Amino acid sequence: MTKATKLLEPFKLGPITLPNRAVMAPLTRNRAIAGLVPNPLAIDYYGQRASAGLLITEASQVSQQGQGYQDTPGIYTREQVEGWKKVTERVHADGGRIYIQLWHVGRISHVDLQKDGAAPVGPSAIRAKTKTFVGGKFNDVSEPRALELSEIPGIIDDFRKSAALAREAGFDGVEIHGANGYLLDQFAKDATNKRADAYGGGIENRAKLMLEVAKAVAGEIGADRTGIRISPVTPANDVSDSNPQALFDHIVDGLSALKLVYLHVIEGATGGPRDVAPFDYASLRKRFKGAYMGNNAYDLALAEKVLAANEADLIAFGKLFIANPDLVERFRKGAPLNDPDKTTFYGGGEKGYTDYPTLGAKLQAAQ
Ligand code: 8OZ
Repeated sequence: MTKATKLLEPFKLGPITLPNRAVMAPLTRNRAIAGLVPNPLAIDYYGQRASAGLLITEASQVSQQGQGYQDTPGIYTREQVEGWKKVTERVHADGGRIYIQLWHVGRISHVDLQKDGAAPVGPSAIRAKTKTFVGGKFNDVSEPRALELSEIPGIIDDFRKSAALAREAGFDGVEIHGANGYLLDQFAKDATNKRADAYGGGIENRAKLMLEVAKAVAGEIGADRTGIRISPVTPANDVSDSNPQALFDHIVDGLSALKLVYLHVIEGATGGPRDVAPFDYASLRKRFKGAYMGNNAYDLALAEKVLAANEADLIAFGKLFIANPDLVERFRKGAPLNDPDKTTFYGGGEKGYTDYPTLGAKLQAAQ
């Protein structure tokens, strides 16, 4: 059985040192409480996983407008900051490190989540062919309206303000959600962006919003505490681009110039095949001067192979971290893994959230 070696080597990420290269990927769990404050159970959930090299929280909206699913936590009110503080305190007390993922869903939303039942916003008034979970059931996403040029500075400022609140809440840094067909990805890709202004048209214009958000966030909390997640070829949330290689080569050049601390890349289709479309990820690795974090369907063997080949610095695991709070320990020993229970991924309470057994607990139970 494979045992971790490379994955257990420390890594210097800006001002902090990660004890290993295994990152907990951002994972939507839909358990926020009233006020879209993180559930008190999240204190245990993230605390149990503090042995990860780095934890990245579930995507957390930067404004009410940025929410697209029920019960996802925010990072724009005082109450939410107080809730998150308890999470970061526990993770740090347990010896861990934690970034928060900053999110604006753009058109992937529903009028029931928006202020006064308003339309969700996107680069263009094109409705996504996808569903969202709202009001206890799956609904088609609502028809969006195109953002006015005059509204764009406010969106950038929402990300910046949330980054400032994240620092106040005790996070070690933030990850900008630039992936999976949400607002920044919608602006970047040409199937979703039909704008005729400075944010639409050619690659440079479409990349502008993602780069401006990155610049504002880095300016607020430091580039050495700012990472970003991208997904060049994912079909998630009905996005696509006619030339993703040129688009993301350009975006990554810009992110590198801003000196962001890491680039988190979903390789292939989110939660699906890694080879969904041809794409040269090595080109991104070469262009980006900070750390490269690979993600999507990695197991221990693939993680070790990619790290040994120096194709990545860090590897993010999603479902494996849901089911295995002590994933790093299991990798170290080459121990078997718990299977994730899909039925408890989104919504609910402790079940499938804070009750996955560690190796130690299993051994005790067997005695
Ligand atoms: C699963 C369900 C809802 C949202 C993503 C934030 O795909 C998400 C998400 C995942 O990035």
